[in-house]
Amino acid sequence: MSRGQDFKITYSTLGSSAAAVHDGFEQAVAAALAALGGSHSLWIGGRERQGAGEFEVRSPVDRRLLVGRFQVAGRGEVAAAIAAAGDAFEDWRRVPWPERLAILRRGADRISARRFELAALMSLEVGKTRFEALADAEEAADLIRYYCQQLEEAAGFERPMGRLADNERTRDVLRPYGVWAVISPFNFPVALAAGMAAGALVGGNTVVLKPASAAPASALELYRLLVEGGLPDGVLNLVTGAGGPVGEEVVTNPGVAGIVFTGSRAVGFELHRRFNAARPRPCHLELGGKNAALVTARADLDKAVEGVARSAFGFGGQKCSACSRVYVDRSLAEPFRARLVARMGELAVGDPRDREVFLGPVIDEAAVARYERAIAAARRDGRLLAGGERLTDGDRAHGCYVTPALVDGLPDGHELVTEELFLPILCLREVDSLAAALELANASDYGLTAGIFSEEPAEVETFFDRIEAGVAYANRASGATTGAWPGVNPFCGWKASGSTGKGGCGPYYVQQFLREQSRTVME
Ligand code: UN1
Repeated sequence: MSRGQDFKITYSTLGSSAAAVHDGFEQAVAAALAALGGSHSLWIGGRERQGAGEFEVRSPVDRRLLVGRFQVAGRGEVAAAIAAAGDAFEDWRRVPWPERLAILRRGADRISARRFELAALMSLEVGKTRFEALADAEEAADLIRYYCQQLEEAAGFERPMGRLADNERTRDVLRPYGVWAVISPFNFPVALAAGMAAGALVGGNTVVLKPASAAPASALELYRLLVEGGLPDGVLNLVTGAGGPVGEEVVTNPGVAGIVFTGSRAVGFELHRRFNAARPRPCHLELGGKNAALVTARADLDKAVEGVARSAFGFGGQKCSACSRVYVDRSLAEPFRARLVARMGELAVGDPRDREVFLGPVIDEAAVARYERAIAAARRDGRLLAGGERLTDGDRAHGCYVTPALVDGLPDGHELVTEELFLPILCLREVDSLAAALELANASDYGLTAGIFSEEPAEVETFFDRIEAGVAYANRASGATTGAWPGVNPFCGWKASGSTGKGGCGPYYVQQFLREQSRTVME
């Protein structure tokens, strides 16, 4: 539990009756609503700057709510941010690491202290429910703390090496590369921006942060809190706007030493290709998933139904960790289907500010259109067992509300089974054995998360051994495939899900932002 907190919300939290949680969130929402709609600048070198134009962010909860007006950074502003980060690098890398960690930990504590405000803002900006949003804020703080701890445990990544002669002495040091572009997604607007930025900052790199254009307000609040913690000017810079010009400048500007990106496969692959066209540079990608849950004949159905429902439909399936495929042993398929459909019927869809709501809106009209296309394909090529509607009654007419959907009977290799949808749509398929389930689960380009439900330890061991995924869970009712936490569940995408081979939330993250120098002296 974080310092000074009487409770802690994680993605595994099933709920809380603690009045402090609900009152804290609801008061913060009221305050956030009163403050919404302002105009915001870019932050470059510690100063506000205007961009090439302005864009509006409207809430997916209710399009009538203007979250704010933000600047569109053009290539010139992005170049200025890279230059400011480059200037700040020379001092920041020389700050003794214990001092750097103290600054970042103060930032983490500011985030914890303001978790309700951050959660309320995320709820309004991207449509998270209170528990999802509070967990996002808590995760941000814990990611920063965990990465600080890594540097500390490694004593700043400086160590003596062996010698070939008596008069020879070698030290090995990991040193920062320089300026990192951090490109963060809308779905964990505080946690992932904080985690990727902290990964770079702790070791002495500086950062240009470009948040998703759907979630600049959450990133701006994060920026403010980290600066309040004591980050010097230019160490962290914030550029908002469209991905195009930012990406173009980032991949071509020689002042960028590395990119760290969480988002779609198409964008990630393109960034990687372009960034490395002139010379190889580190480009850490955490991409999508088409994550499978396996329900064997030995499964506990209570755990399986709850775990799959939470992972498939939590935050509308808009997590790269979301469960989008479930392979169920034929012997349990009938009761599993019936119970899952019943459970889905209990999941309230609506305004995420409401306490009882489980599923808020999807992020925008484009997501609704994608949902409608996918549902049409599901009806055409399979059997739609539940869901499939857009909800437009009452106030829901003003937001992007769709019902959680379950599809059965799709042919193997169907696009709904292979493409990442980022929507509350789950594909179910009956299987005859664990071996068949594993084969189907692995027949995906992606390899991010996976889950199994089986009370038979040998089956769980087989699953861990054979599943092609960087994050594997067994019998997790709080989330079959979702809910990784810093220092608990390292989060590494295999195959087309990532490029690093060492994940966020894990013990080998920070080293990836550092390059090695051995220093040999003859005495
Ligand atoms: C993502 O969905 O982009 O494990 C990554 C989880 C979250 C995933 C974050 N920590 O569900």
